[in-house]
Amino acid sequence: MNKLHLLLPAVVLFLLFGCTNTEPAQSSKEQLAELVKAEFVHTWEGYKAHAWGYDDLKPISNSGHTWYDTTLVMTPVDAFDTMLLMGLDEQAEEAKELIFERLSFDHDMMVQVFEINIRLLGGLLSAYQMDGDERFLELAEDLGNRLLPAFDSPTGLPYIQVNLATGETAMPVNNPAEIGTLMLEFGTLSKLTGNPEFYDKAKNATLVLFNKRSEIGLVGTMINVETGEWENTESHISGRIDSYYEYLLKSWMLFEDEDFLTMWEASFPPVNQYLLDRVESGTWYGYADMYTGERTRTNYGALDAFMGGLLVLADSIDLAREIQESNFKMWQMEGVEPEAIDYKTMEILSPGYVLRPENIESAFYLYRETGEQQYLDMGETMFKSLVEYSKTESGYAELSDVRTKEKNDAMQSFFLAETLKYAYLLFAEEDILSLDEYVFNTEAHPLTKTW
Ligand code: DMJ
Repeated sequence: MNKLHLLLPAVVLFLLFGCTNTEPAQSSKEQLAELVKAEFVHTWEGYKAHAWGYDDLKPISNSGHTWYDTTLVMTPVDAFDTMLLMGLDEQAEEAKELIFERLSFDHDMMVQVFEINIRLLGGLLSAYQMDGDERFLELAEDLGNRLLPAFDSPTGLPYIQVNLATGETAMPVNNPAEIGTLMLEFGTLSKLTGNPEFYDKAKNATLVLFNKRSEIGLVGTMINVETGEWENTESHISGRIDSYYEYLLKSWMLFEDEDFLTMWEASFPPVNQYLLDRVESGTWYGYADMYTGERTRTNYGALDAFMGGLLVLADSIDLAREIQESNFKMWQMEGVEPEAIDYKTMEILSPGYVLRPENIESAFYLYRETGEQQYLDMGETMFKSLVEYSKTESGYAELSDVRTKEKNDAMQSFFLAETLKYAYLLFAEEDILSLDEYVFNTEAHPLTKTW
């Protein structure tokens, strides 16, 4: 490991910030963009040194981790387009070589369709669109074909798991997020390969799910793909539902298929009618029963923070501002946001922080929309706390408790795919990526209409 490489970002940070995240956020955008890039390079160096070829880096034990029996080279695929956006050509070449040398989907193992789709299929498709190397598309098509059997249920809704080699499926009790977050990737794959099957199967699943909404227009948390029955009827915008809404709107934006606009327009008003909650501590989205709309919980968390960005795309800017104010309040409770809080009592319900991007992502969208300094400042504060509390010798570590800042030996690939990408794009020049041309999948892989 090159020691100078490790030290440089720390020295620059010290000179710029004088070290703690409680000081006023005042660095220039350009400096901040360079700092984010330096942290990305630091982490990539750690991955190279300790986890080369594995899915993830373990940033405390300095070792590698794979999700399944065999690696799917997740971190390089997830990180590749961030490298291109940051102008890190050398690192992009390294990642590309590793991907083409090691990545194969021909493995007899069960995988989680949603995660493999958003990280790998999404990553390969954006890599193809941005880099142009046909091998990315070949890998994407091979993966898409291996994921397709997931839709072979009596309802057409996908199973949670599929075997990449045999097409065997497992886990029939799925959720709206894992069902409804396939369209951008499967749709793009169809557009790029000319095979409509991917688009049609993912769209059909979205339509079937949409038609299972209650009379008041809400969806629940868990649905059985074999019977079509809801098994958990709590509605919210948190994990297990969140990106279903994101993909309704973004699928309309990317494919201009009116059916998605219709579904979005029917689905989103009920979310604001029944889940949105303005209380003393701020504006939040809570939980409610999907049939009655009655409040069941006043929980909110790091995942829910994506809503600020989605509201910008939905052109609800005032509401986006309100939500982002609450998002940032949640971040400031302990200097890093916890996974979940009760927004009525402002009590922490789940104290971990797994390097999630959503809060910074929403600050990015709001800054692009309004140009206001306050969103840059929020981003700066959040980025500085990450450096202060999560940085390790080889990368960045999750926090098992934001109160104690105790670290956990794990770094999900979305830290490089999303968290640092959105931080970089927040501070970098706008022309690096125009939101008029690109739609991000939920793992921050930019997709564009090249068809
Ligand atoms: C990512 O994999 C995606 O952003 C997903 O939509 C939610 N979970 C993580 C990040 O928090």
